[in-house]
Amino acid sequence: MSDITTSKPWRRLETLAAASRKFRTIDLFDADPDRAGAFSIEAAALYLDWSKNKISREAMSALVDLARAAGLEAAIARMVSGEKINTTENRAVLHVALRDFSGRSYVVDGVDVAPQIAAERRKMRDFADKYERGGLIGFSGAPIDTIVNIGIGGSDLGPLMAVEALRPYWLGGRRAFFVSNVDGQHLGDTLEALDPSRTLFIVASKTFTTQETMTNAESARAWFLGKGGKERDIARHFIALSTNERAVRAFGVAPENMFVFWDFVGGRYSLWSAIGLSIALQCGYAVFEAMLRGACAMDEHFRAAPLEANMPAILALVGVWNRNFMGAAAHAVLPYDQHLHRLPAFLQQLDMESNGKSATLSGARAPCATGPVLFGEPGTNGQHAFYQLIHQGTDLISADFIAAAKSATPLGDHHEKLLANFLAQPEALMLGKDEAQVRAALAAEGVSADAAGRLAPHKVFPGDRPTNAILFERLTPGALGALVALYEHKVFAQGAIWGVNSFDQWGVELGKTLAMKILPEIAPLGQAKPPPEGHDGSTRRLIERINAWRASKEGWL
Ligand code: G6Q
Repeated sequence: MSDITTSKPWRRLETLAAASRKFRTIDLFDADPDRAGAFSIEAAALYLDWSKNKISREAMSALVDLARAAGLEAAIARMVSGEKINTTENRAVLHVALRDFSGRSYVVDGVDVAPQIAAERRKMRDFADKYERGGLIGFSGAPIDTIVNIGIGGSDLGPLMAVEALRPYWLGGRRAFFVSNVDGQHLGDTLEALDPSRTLFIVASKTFTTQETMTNAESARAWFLGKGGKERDIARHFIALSTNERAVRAFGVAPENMFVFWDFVGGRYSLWSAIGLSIALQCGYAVFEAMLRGACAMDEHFRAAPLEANMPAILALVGVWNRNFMGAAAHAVLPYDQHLHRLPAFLQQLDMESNGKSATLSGARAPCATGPVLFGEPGTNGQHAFYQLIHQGTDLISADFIAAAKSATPLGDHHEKLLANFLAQPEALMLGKDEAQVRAALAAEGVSADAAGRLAPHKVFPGDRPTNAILFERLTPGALGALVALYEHKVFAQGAIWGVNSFDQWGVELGKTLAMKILPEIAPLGQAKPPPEGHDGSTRRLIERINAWRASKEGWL
């Protein structure tokens, strides 16, 4: 693809962005009584309102032209056709196939993979049904009722986020834990609460070589064997989710206890595959499938809807406008839903690992800013923490506000209060409060003109801070699936516009390699180590300091 910044729509957007300095977002509402209707859309049971962004109708249509100029429609077709669009890894990208129940074929290397996907889903269903019935029996003869998913990154964040989001659907008497960090405290703290005879360890790793996961899996096995489990019991207490059968076997998991997925499923897009088994176990298979079907509804919309009425494409274009034309460096995801408390962490990986790139597909340097910094916390917590910067900081931050109209656990007027905040913050961010309003408010409180003059600059809100609202009736499995698919496709569409490969992650490699080199240089506790060689001066000195402290066996309390 040629440099998108030299395209006609990009130039037009620059002109429109410059012109937008002369008006305020609220002026767009005053001039266009139907703006809220025109800048909102419903699909797959989700409702998106993007009218509080400083985007005119002309800019919106130029953005759609930009998507067309970047070949977004063709890119969508290439992805769903099984083409190897992940060119740096020579892989197809077919997470949509994992949640397609229509009977469509998905051909990779001349083979229709749809039957394999359906077969693996059946295997997951049978296993989850057995777990739900209490049919998985541990070594003491009691049913297994606790699962521990051991995985990291894409093999952790998706299932963890979904299990938390679907808390109202948890099966009674079942518990799910997630261990990811190589910090032994994560595994150690988790194991404290567990009965080995009732615990199933799920080792989730696409490659089955990831340092953190293999270390945690080995330690979990040692713990299990040290707590009464025998070697022969491993088979019923350890299962694997992976693409690497040989490594799974070598670890000691029998092939019948392995759930597979494939190279065309990227790690951060894998919660729909066997990697989602923990969701099916904790909530029941029907809930897992309902989540897949919700995602599928969004996929069908994304494939079929014209770009001007295509929710993921619109969300992507609004993001491009804010990032490339309004100068937003960061994007906040703010779910007003406690059960979505891990959604920002999940989206952080999805977005930043996918589009945090400086090279385009052709290898040239990206001619424009690509993925923003993404962060977030559930509302209303964030309001008492970092919203200050979003309201009054020197950087422009765009934000998505997400909420359900109804709570799964209605309690007094909690949800009404939550929703009032969900609505108030975007309104405040858009409208702001100018100096005249601040002075008038202070005067009404009886503050002298002098004092008001000193205070006013601190109390002014610039406004025009762009936000999207994403609404649904209730956080059902289907709504969750649609929401996650919405973001997946948004990220893909943005990657297509910026011309980057959203499906590789070479940027995670260098640190991993260096860590392997440093590992033998860390002194075992209570032992001395000679000073390390090589490294930069800072790293060398840090290793020496760590090793000096580790040489002493003194207790740490
Ligand atoms: C995701 C990344 C990465 C990956 C983890 C775990 O897209 O590839 O987060 O999921 O590194 O990898 P394994 O599943 O192979 O252990």
